[in-house]
Amino acid sequence: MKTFEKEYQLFAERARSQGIDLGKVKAALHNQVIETPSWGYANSGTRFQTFPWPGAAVSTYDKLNDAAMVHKMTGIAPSVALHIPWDKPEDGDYLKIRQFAEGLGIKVGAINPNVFQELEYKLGSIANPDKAVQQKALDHMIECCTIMQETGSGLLSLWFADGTNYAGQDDLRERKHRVEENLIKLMPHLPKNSRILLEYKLFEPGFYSTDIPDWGSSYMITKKLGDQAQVLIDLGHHPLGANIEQIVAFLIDEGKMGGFHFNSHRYADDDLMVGSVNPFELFLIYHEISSAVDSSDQITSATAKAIAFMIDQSFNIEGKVGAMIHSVINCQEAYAKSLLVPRESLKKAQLAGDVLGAHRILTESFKTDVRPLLAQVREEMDVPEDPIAAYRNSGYEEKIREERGTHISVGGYQ
Ligand code: RM4
Ligand code: MN
Ligand code: MN
Repeated sequence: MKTFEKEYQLFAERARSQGIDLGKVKAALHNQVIETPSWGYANSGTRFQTFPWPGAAVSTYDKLNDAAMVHKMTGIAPSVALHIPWDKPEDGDYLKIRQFAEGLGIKVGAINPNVFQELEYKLGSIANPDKAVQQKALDHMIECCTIMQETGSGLLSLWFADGTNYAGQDDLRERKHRVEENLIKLMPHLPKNSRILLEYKLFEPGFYSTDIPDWGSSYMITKKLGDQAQVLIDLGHHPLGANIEQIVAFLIDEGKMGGFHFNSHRYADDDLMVGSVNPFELFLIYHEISSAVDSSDQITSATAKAIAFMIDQSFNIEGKVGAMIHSVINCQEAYAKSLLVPRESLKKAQLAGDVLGAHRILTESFKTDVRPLLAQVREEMDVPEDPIAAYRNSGYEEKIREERGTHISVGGYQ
């Protein structure tokens, strides 16, 4: 008998008595996908120090191997986002990267241009007062459109570090124009059937102003860019207390919700493991999506179905691959709980003005222990029942330590 058999039977019985269609729930869980970021497998740190992790990925090939391991353990992480130039191959052969990934049973996901790490970008990239710097940033993004074609990626994921530190430093309206004009110039280079996802961020590195500071500005710009442009929500990019699930609901309703960068934060862009600080928020976000998928409104449902679920984290002290698996599983749990929400009873309670009743219906789903359900789904998908335990017992961590060694990275103040 399976270790979780009894628990699953109990779970299934209760679900049936509540009128939940378990077949539908399991089918949805089989189809869930989460993209992991290549940069999450490499060493990273804070501005104070980077503590090297033994065996952390150094090359893009290492990162792809790690991502494939996460997929092997979970069954729901079949793609990896790349960051250019962090993942730029020395020989310029992106096709090789693509084939290597495909050989491991995964794919290249979103391409993330990096327009914040070169010296020219001190005063910004596409919003820089210097036209030549704007052009450099635009050229890099155009290069990334070519990389999308070579790697088979359908997403260009954009984040700009652009902003200012002091009042009066630059003209705010001028900067807005520069952002818009350059993105408009970029659009014709985007491969067919692909999308631009535009991230926003409240602050950092700009502490006085950020050129795309919130979802409203990202929405406004993507609206000007047309149907191929949508908003990307990074969970760490809001003021404390922001109601992110409401932003999700609004953007889905407008056909502009494009994707997520999942992570957790207590203060700002902390990039901690998703679901570690506020699992209730993650559940509420998934609840908005699950209910939109089932909506009778065509745009709402199509938008929700096309959302790209990506992780954007940096693991500084907790290890890499294990922490990534943990993050993927937290997304799986939140999604599973959202699929259990009895939406008809919820609607009834809402329309009857039964505030406590409606709140209880939603929170009961959140409180449900979905681990037996997920153990069953994993068995059906032929992946380990407990992915983290399986990873720890796999010998992979020891193998990469041995093969890759420990690479000292530079970080902190100098
Ligand atoms: C930013 C943002 C971007 C990520 C960089 C490294 O805060 O979240 O998505 O690429 O960090
Ligand atoms: Mn991000
Ligand atoms: Mn971020």
